[in-house]
Amino acid sequence: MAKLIDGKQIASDIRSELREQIVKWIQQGHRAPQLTAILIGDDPASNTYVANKMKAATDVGIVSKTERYSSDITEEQLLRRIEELNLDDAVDGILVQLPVPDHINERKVCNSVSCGKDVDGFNERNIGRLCLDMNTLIPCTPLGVQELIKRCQIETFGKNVVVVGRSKNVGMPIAMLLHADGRNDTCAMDATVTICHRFTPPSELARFCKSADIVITATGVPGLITADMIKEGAAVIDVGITRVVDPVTGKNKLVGDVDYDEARKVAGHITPVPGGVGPMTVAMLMKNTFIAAKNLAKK
Ligand code: BQF
Repeated sequence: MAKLIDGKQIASDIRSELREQIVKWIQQGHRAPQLTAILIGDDPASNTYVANKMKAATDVGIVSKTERYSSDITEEQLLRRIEELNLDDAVDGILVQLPVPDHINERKVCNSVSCGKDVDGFNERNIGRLCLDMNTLIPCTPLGVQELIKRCQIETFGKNVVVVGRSKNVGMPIAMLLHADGRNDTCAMDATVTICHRFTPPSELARFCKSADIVITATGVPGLITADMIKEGAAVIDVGITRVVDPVTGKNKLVGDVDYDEARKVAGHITPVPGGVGPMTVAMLMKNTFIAAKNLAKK
């Protein structure tokens, strides 16, 4: 039976560590770190995510603000507001909750957040730095996955990792952190990485997964990864989040990509959904905000 990776507990430990570090930072005469979130429209999932972030910020001693805009805000208005926040010395971290409405160019918006305040790590210059193993703000979910693997002491050096999903914000940067040289600034993990995606034939997906020491899946396809695709003792990290109606209770619930009840019988480690990678994403946002605050204070 697999060891459960309790992301909720590990995220809580990380927040405690951050809280202590931030108390010390303030005792040294600095102001509290400050995070501003921009939330556009009324998507319930986005609302929940931003609420999770604000709660975590309060928990660690980061001052947080949410700016809400209706979904008819123009791209120009949004970019102008981000530019003001870039110039505001009281603001350390800026995040624009994604997705943004269709009439707004997401890439333009991500690039408009100044690199030093880009706590989501989505500015193309920060992504470029990540790809070059340079010190940078790294996207929160990939950082959360890396931290879970480290804290559970799962060996990555020379191991086979399969990343299922190639999204720019999740799958790609996870693959980047896992394959890159651990001697560099990103504390990368020296694994042999295979990226599978929607055009990987199912039989090939099964074959690649079965040979993996670590399977990391981020597709949003419930049940995609079944127990027969998992090598005995492998680590299974489930980044998928899909809202489904529970057939028993009739209530909404979150499920991942992995057939958890069966996969846990063969895996060595496994993350649940909810309570696995999700809380780590939020904890890493707090870590990035504190890093941004320290970097900006040096300037
Ligand atoms: C949990 C996100 C897809 C697209 C945009 C805890 C979160 C989720 C789950 C959370 C996510 C997912 C966030 C759990 C932030 C993670 O207990 O399992 C926390 O708040 N997340 C986001 O901001 O944007 C997304 C997923």
